[in-house]
Amino acid sequence: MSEFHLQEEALGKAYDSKQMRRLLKYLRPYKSLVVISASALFFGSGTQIALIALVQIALDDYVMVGDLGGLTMIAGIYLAITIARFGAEYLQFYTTAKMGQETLHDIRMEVFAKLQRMDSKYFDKNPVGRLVTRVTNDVNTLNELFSSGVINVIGDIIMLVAFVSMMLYYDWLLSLAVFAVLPFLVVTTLIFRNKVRTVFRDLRVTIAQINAFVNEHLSGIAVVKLFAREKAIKEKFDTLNRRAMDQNLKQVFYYAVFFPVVELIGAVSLAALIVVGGMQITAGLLTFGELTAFILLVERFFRPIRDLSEKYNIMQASMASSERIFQLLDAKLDRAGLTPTVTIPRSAASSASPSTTPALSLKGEVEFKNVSFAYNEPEYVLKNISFKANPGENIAIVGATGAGKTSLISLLFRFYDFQSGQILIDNRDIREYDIFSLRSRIALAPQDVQIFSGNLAYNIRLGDNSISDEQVLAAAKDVGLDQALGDDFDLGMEIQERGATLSTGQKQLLSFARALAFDPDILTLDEATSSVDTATERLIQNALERIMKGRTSFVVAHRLSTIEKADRILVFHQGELRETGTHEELLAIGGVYQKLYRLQYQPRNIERSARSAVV
Ligand code: M5T
Ligand code: MG
Repeated sequence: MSEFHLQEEALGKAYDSKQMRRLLKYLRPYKSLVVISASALFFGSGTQIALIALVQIALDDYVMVGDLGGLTMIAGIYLAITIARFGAEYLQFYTTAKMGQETLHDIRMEVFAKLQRMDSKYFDKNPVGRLVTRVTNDVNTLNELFSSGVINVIGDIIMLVAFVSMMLYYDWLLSLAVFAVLPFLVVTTLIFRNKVRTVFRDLRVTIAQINAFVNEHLSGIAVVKLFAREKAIKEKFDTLNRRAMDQNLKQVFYYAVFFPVVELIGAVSLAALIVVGGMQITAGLLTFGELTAFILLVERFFRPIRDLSEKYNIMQASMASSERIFQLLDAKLDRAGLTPTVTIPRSAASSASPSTTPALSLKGEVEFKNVSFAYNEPEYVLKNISFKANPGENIAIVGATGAGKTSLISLLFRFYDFQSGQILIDNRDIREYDIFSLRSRIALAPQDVQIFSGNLAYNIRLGDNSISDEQVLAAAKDVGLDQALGDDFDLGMEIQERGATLSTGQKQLLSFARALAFDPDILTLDEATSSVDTATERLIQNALERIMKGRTSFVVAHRLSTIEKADRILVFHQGELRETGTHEELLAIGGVYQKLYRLQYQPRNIERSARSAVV
């Protein structure tokens, strides 16, 4: 069984004081709601007891003596208390739910914010499906804890104590008759709890599996269709779905047995009550009203006991969920994200006028000094890399697939920290820069373009409202996105998640526009290998030239035209920087580049995939 399932399966203690304390901390900002809710609960419980007492008084002091006037008065009081009880219950429901929802909102924000700050390594290790479960399922489990669990458990216990005291006050012998059935109740509840817990846990695992399955097979629907796997996959889904159904039914079965059994035990104790109570009344030890009140009390006495076992399950599930959530919240953060030491120096122009927001800028000198990097040691994917790019220089990075080109680029953004060596930007170690301001000055148009649901403008400025509509439009036009999209072009045009509405070439241009809109000092482009039509090819080519002008740029290039125009070409082979020079120089050497060129970049071979470039 995978780690995922083991994690979802874990159900431990129903109460962990340390965790509970930490959970309760989230209630702190909502103290007034807690106070209102608790007061309403106390008040509501009080009214329940008062109403029962009132029934006893009505029967004994007014009905038995035939005082109808007084009885009307009692009925009036009863009505008034009932209305008050209605108000209290409304207030309690509403404030508890509000408190729960506010808390959930806060926790969900915290989890999401934390996830955003995690470094790339974390996402390599934790499948997205599981992280989604943290933000949705686990937080929802806590909902039950906050909006029904915590306060109501306290309420239930208070009510139990109140009912027991009142019963003892009316008649201790009768009380004993009622309590005699308690052992049966406890045993039943324990058996039930164990059974339900197992099913509940299995069900959670199955649901997690269903989520993952649906997620994966809908994301990969194109592949499923392509290979005509619908039938087999449907059958696989059916197995899971059926398992969930069976487990649900099993759970329902236990509840269907448990509730009537509790009722039965209640009925038995009621029967005993009527017999013993009747004898007490005949002996003059108990009044008719007291017996009635007692019967009402017993009925209410069993309800919280029955509910407590359900609450126990909620508590247990929330403890497990909160443990997973806290684990995520406590996970060690991106070292880089935590320790900003040096912010990027302000450009001379803006530091002169301190009233405006200072524009941070870099000259754009980049130097790698003996950099070695492994995702997993000791498999080094970059070995002892050294080179220097001068401000404004356009550098092409070439190499066969898997040579380490994308990895090299990600180091510049500190997506990963490397094992040895040094990367300097403007003569300063990149680890000294505040990571956020550093990233804001370097742009990346990645190999796989990520599109977000929203309109075109949103996708270019990525929600950064400091970039004006004019700037967005200029960036889009600058890269020729308007030409590529033709009549459809409009900043407000809706683009769907995963970019279903855009072609590969259009996505590439959009990604360039995005990089350009942020007006970076250093630009990195990780070209996609896929081929596009010649018109788009030309558009991309022109766009590239325009956006690289005046800034240091690194282009992982697959197009000969891009490579030829570069100031310098870095040739990577199996994680090593093998050759450096211009197109002509490198061809003259007759080394790796020449082979690569012959196999891959020569116009007649342009369609050939990078993979076939065995050098
Ligand atoms: C270089 C490995 C990959 C390859 C080597 C991105 C990534 C890569 N690798 C990992 O282990 N984990 C990762 O997250 O590193 O890969 P690259 O830098 O992506 O190569 P490339 O960009 O030159 O190739 P391509 O195909 O994009 O031209 O061994 O397994
Ligand atoms: Mg790559």
